[in-house]
Amino acid sequence: MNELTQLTGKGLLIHHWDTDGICSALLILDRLGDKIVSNRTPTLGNYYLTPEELSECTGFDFIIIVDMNLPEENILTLARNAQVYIFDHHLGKEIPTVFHHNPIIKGKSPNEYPSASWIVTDYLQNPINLYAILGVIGDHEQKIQNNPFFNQMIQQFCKENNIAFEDLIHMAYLLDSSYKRGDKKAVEQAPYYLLQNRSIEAITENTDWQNNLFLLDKEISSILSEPVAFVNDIIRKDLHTRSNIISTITRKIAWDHNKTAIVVNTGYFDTENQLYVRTIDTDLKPMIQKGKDHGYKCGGKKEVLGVILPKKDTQQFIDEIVTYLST
Ligand SMILES: [Mn+2]
Repeated sequence: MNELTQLTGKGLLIHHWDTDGICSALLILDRLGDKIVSNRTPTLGNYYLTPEELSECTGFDFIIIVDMNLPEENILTLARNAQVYIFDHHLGKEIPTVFHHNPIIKGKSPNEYPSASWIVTDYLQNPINLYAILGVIGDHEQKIQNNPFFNQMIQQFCKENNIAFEDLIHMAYLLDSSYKRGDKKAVEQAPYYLLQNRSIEAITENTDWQNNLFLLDKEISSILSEPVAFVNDIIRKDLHTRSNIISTITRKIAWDHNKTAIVVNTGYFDTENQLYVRTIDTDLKPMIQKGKDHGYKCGGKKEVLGVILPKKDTQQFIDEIVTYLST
C-alpha cells in the first residue's frame, strides 16, 4: 500500500516533455487508470507553469507531477486546491507541505536514482520494465554504461527482449522527437499512446516520430558540423533555432569533446534566450542557485544547468558561469 493507491477523486498528471517524463507519466497512468482525467506538460522549454496554465490546473482533487522541478510558488499555488504529489530526481529544495518524493534532494546518490521513471517504478514496486529503462536511457544515453548496477540491468533486459542497447537509444530519440519539433499536443498524447500500445514496435514503428527524427537529424547534424569556439577551455556555441534541441546539442558537444559546453539559443523565445551548460563532472548546483537569485527560470542536475533569461542579461551570466568554472 502507498499514498497513490489510496487516492480518490479526479487527478491531473503534469509531466516533463522528454522521454523520462513521458515514461514516468505512463507508469502513473498504468497504476491509477481512470483516476487521472487529464495530463499536461508545461509550455515546451518552460520549467514552470504560467499564470494561465496554473488557472487551467484547477478542478482536480489531486495533482501528480513527475520528472519536473516546478518552482515552489507554482507548487504552493497548485496545493491550494488539490493534494500535490511530486516524483522527481532534479536538484532543488524540498517542499515539505506537499508529498515530495525526490531521493536526490534527500541526499541519495543520482547513481542509485538516475531517472524519475526509476523512482516511480521503485515507489510503485513495479518489476523492471521497458518504460523504467527508457527513462534512464533518455536521461543518460551511453553514459549509463558506466553505472555497473544499471548497465547490468539494461544488458539483461536487452538480452531477454532480443534488442541491442542502441535500439533503446533510438527509442528514446523517437520519444523525444515530439518536444524537439515543438509539438506539445503530441507530447501530451504520448503517455496514452504508450498505455494503449504496449510494445517495443509501437515505439520503433511510429511513423510520426520517425518523420520527426528524420527532420531533426538533418538540422542537428548540420549544426554539429560547424566549428565550436573555446573560452578558457570551455566550449561556447550559439544557435538560432525554433527547434527545442539545445539540450541535445549541448550534450553532444560536451561529450564529443569531453569538455564543459555552454550553448545559447537566441531563436526559441522572442525576448528571452535559452542557455544550457553541461559539464563533465563539475557541480553546477551553485550556478543553479545563482541563476535563481538573479530571478531567472533555472533548473538542472549536478552536471546540467538550463536557464531561460532575458537576452540582455545573457552574456553577463555566461561570464559568471565561466568565472565559476575556471576557479
Ligand atoms: Mn528525468
